[in-house]
Amino acid sequence: PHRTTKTSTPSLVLYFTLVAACSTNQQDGNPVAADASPVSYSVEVMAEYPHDPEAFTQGLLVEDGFFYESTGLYGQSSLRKVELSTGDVAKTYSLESNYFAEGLVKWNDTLIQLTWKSGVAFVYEETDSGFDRSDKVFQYDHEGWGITTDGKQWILSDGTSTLRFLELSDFSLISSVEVTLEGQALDQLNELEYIDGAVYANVWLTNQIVIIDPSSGIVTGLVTVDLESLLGSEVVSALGSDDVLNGIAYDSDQDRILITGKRWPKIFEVQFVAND
Ligand code: DDQ
Ligand code: CA
Repeated sequence: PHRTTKTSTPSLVLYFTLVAACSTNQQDGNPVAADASPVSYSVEVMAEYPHDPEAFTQGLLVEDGFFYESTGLYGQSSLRKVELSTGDVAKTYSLESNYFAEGLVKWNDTLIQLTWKSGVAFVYEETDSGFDRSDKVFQYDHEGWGITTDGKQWILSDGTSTLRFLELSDFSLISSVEVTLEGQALDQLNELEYIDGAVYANVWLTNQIVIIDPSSGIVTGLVTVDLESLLGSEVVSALGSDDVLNGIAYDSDQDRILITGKRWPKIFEVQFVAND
């Protein structure tokens, strides 16, 4: 009932929904209903690194000791490559002031950057000296918030409860799914990261990251980030109301997760620990 796919029949949809529920939502060995309460997680900080306190983080990914970041706001939007350990900016590309940059994904040496309301995604090649932006763009007819990939398709959020799965080659729609938390549609899905078969999504204006089963849209996990213990109360009280948790990146080589927020002075290497 949640997933809409061009090819699936309703019985297949039901089958996959049940399989997903049984494999991800087990308590005491007994399968529970599809929309049972998600597992709740807390954050354990393993390390912290510098983050530009003026970077309005809208997209984040990590690879080989560097993070790639897309920053938003009109007149301040950029694409950067930053050395994780030092915060040194290795490469940067500033966007024209009529674009508000959003989610970011990397595929081999190609980077794709969404824009909020312009309906275009920019395509860059990383070169020795910087980023080379292609004249070609991908176009879409909805807002652009987050983007990630499972290696087979792009996965996009647009601020609603819908996740879209798009063709890698041309951004055409393959399927979409409605994300639900305890049976209710969950919108404001923002920056995304695909980790081990699940889609992790920041929820805009909250200190929570939801873990979504992409086949059913069901939120199976809920990570609550305690800003005070992460940043300290002084930093937290100096943050503006837009300076929220946003940006999750997975380093598959080192099996580590990074999180940050808009205009946060730090980026954190974390583990998510299930609460009892
Ligand atoms: N979005 O990233 C959630 C899609 C949009 C964030 C918009 C934040 C607005 C900041 C204030 C802008 C003032 C012109
Ligand atoms: Ca990400």
